[in-house]
Amino acid sequence: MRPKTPIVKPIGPIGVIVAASLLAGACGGGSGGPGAAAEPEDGVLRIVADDTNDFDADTYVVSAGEIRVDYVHSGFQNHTLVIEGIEDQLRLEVENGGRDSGILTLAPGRYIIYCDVAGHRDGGMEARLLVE
Ligand SMILES: [Cu+2]
Repeated sequence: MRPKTPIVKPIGPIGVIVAASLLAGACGGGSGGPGAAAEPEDGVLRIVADDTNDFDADTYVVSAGEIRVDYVHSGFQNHTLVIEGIEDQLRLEVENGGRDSGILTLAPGRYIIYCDVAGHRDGGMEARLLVE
């Protein structure tokens, strides 16, 4: 009988995991299987971050006007969420599975959201936001 040894997950250097994002872009639009995409609540933008330095989508769509942004974390690393060009209007921050939210008003257009923790945007923590 061997004593059970605890499983220790080594925390590797950031950047090894980038290739995974290439595999994720399979949704071509149309049809939409059951449960494939939850219909977003109007005026709410929900974004999930994880420890592969990625968001849960490459493109988010929301209606123009007042928007509540819910930023949810499914990992442990510290992440932030800002919108390029209007970083002073909204800055959300999560870690350890937490969540943060904020409200701002957006005009129609194309925006870029990203995490401003050093190195994370370069690692892929960037996505498009279409406001229509
Ligand atoms: Cu980050």
